[in-house]
Amino acid sequence: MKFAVFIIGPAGVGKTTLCRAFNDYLQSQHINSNHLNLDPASHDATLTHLDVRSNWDFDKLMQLYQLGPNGTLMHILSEVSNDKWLADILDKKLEDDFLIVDCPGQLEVYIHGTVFGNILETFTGLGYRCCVLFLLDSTFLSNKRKLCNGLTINLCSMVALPQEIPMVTVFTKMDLAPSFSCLEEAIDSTLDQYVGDDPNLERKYELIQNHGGAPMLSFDINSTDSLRDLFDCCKNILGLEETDFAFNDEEAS
Ligand SMILES: Nc1nc2c(ncn2[C@@H]2O[C@H](COP(=O)(O)OP(=O)(O)OP(=O)(O)O)[C@@H](O)[C@H]2O)c(=O)[nH]1
Ligand SMILES: [Mg+2]
Repeated sequence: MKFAVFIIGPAGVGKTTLCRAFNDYLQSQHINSNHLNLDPASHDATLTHLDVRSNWDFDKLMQLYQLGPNGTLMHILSEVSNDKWLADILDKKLEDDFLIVDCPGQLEVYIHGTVFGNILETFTGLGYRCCVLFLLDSTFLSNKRKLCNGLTINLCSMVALPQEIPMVTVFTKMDLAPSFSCLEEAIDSTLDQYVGDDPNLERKYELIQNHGGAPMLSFDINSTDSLRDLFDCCKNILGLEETDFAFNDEEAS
């Protein structure tokens, strides 16, 4: 069985940083894992064969299509979802148990259209069990309006995902947040803030409460416990046992 963990969420919340840290953590546990970049507009200097940029040159294609950056991104991802490149690299990476998939920060990818769902279907069609981590960073805990907005886009993304794909909301950059005993306390404290007479905001929050949301987790990049909790959470939502994947060495530490 192969597993793919898709890391999605708004721009700059720490998707790429978390992908790297999580991939390094899995490898330190002797678990076969790899990092796949699905963000064609990434400016990250490292380019590997598991990188959409090896086949799609964002700047050249923006010129060619005569589109803006967001239109170009959607166009490229639509091509990726229909191209054999993805199936080819997934086939070639069969020795890896885990793929950590770094996704773009433009929310239209997840909320509009079927592009992201089609990409997920390519993975599931090739036998991957998939889950999605939707990242919000700790600045979304800084005030009630921002938290409600974050949870609303989170809910929209969850609704747009194929229903069989589980999703968890992860609050990143917790090293920058004031210390709370747990995430629930931080969320309650933010939601308790008085923001004046704003019926629109109250309605939004009611909508989120009434429709439920994804389970939530906090993540601190500096904490190995946080990485272990993230892995435990993925194992749980993917319904996998230790025996479902092969350690690539002797006993993991
Ligand atoms: N303090 C702190 N900074 C972080 C953390 N994670 C990421 N950052 C910083 O936040 C910035 C954005 O991080 P990225 O990992 O590039 O975020 P991203 O979500 O991949 O960004 P896009 O791909 O542009 O949407 C960088 O300057 C990171 O160094 C964290 O856990 N703590
Ligand atoms: Mg990134």
